[in-house]
Amino acid sequence: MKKVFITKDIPARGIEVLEEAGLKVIVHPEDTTLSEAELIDACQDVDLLLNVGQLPMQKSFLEACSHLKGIALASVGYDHIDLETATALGIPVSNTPDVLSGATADVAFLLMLAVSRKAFYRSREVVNDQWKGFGFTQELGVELNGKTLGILGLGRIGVELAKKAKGAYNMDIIYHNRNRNTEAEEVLDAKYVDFDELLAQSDVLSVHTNLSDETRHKFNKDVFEKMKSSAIFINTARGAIHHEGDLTDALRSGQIWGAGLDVTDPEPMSADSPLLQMSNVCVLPHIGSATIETRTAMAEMAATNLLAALHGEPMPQIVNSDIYK
Ligand code: 8YV
Repeated sequence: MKKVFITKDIPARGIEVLEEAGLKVIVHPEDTTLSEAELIDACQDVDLLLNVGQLPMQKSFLEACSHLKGIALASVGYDHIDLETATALGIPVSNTPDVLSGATADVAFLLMLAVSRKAFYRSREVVNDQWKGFGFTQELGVELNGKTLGILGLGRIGVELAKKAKGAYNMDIIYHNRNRNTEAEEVLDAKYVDFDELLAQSDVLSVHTNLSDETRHKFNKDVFEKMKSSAIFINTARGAIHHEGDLTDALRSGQIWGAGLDVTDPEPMSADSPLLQMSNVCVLPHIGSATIETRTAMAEMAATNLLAALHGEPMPQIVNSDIYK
């Protein structure tokens, strides 16, 4: 009987797909993060791996588990796996694009709105019995109507966010990409700008790029200095894309107005981070795709990809497609 190891619990539908195909499914029993040694040990006697979250899979892991017939990621990001080594070892890797675009864009929109009105901070005041009554000029927020939303990485998630922002607040959309997105320009009247223009013109700047050597700490002191002092920075992509210390300094000095983070580096964020005490900062625990509908669809997609790999067929959402050349 073929076996699959799953690193964290997933919605039942994903397990059903695998069991209905006759596989034995082994799910890591605790909601804890496995060490590399534990993951290697767990994968020794299985044929397939479903990696939930950002559990690192580097060269040492892949070489110790080169027998795996396939690895499915329950994420759209794949910065946590050494794809070059996986390909060299003949291990196909899949991810879960598209199905999570709407849910993740919802969180970017939620953060944009919550930060603009200091909603989470004000709510904490009530919860902690710190709000002592109405004040006409208490912690005033800012409005989004007609403002400019800048998107770094106008891909699937960025487009979904732009649609919501335009529909709800008639925001102007500008973006910077490696490549033009002419369809989005037509549908959303989005305008392509260079990176410095994106920084200078955005009232809200939302990051929707993958984490790479090029984007790691891309948002640093020098970049924040080029943004509007009224700007709100949003990151639902990967925490390492912004430099947390520089972001803290930029907010403290008023270089930018606010920040909304669904991702941090590290995760969880240190409980004593000054960001958590700021009224114009909202931090969420990486909930971008965390809805019943989306996580179920991701689990089913990952399972379907593993079955394809097991049967020697191309994974529908293959990431390292060179493996099939
Ligand atoms: C995942 C994410 O849901 O898709 C990604 O890259 O970061 C999240 O949306 C999370 O990593 C759980 O796998």
